[in-house]
Amino acid sequence: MTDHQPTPEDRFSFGLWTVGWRGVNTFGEAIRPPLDAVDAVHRLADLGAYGVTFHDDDLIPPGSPPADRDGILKRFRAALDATGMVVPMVTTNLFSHPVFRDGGFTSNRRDVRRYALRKVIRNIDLAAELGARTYVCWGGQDGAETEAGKDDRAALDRLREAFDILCGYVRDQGYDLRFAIEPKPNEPRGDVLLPTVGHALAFITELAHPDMVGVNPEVGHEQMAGLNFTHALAQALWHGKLFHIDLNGQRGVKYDQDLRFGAGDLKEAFFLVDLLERSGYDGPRHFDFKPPRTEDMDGVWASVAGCMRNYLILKEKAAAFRADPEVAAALEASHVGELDRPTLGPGESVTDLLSEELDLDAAGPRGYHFERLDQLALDHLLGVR
Ligand SMILES: [Mn+2]
Repeated sequence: MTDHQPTPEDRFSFGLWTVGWRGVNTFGEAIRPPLDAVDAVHRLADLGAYGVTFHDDDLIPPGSPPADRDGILKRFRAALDATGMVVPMVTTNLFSHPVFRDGGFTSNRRDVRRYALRKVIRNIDLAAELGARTYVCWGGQDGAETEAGKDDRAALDRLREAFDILCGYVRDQGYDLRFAIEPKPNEPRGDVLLPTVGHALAFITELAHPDMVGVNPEVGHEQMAGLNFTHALAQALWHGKLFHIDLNGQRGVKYDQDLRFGAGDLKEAFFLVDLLERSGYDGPRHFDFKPPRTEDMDGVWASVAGCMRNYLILKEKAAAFRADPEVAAALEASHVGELDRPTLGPGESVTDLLSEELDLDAAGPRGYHFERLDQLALDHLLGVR
């Protein structure tokens, strides 16, 4: 792995909207030409990715006549067949069209909510046809700028209703498809519904088919809220709810930067790869980023290659960290493994617990030696070990 050259076995995937982002932002117009989906598939395959993902509108322009749609899908399938690329995940655009200005599933207007559900259901059929196993739902415009205009509890009722309808549809059709909710704290709305992984996990427990719904945590989305992404990842794994993951980079609490993976908080990227690789997660390593507007198309592909290269470098460094005997000793000195031991032993009762004393004078001064351990991690990350 020393050349850090990605292969399909690494299960790297990219959204069509990432490489195809034309750079339109709040202040600037498009700076790159449209990218044909077929070209994107071939280029991603050449660079070592195994999968491509899309919103319905990324692949099929909204309002396309059926004949156009069929032609687009035929070309797209031919590109998949020619390259061996797969479509592990599909999602829906419920945010671009003006009709979604107050959201999709939770728009105050009932006819918009009904349209949003139809748009998703039609695309679920396509997702199943293409063999996708995960359907991501990002609320996008589901949120508010003012509490006066949105009854949050009603919005949660409607969001639950939407997931119950969609899960029922997938069950009725017999599709092998699960949903993954993508939390985000804000942007484009002032405040977005289900702002963090924790909010989404709590919401899922209220659904009719909670087993069919998990989360799609995005690195930058947790970090935009000042939260620790690796902790969010750990809790998603703990609940058995890591159905998909969006890897990218973010520098602190600010707008959604969508930097390439590894740019941004590098130390958190190290620990998230360390956790993900040890977790047993066998799904796609999906990159949801936006090549900066400074880049031409050569820069876009350099950015794609950088995402995968950084992941593989971090994977190698994390494995070396775990294999280092000095790290093993430092973990022992920090009692990290002791946290695995249940606090009560087998057969022990609260009575046993109450009968015991801790010598506070002796126990209080004990250090945990985390600084030594963290420095070993940094030494590995910085390449001096
Ligand atoms: Mn983002």
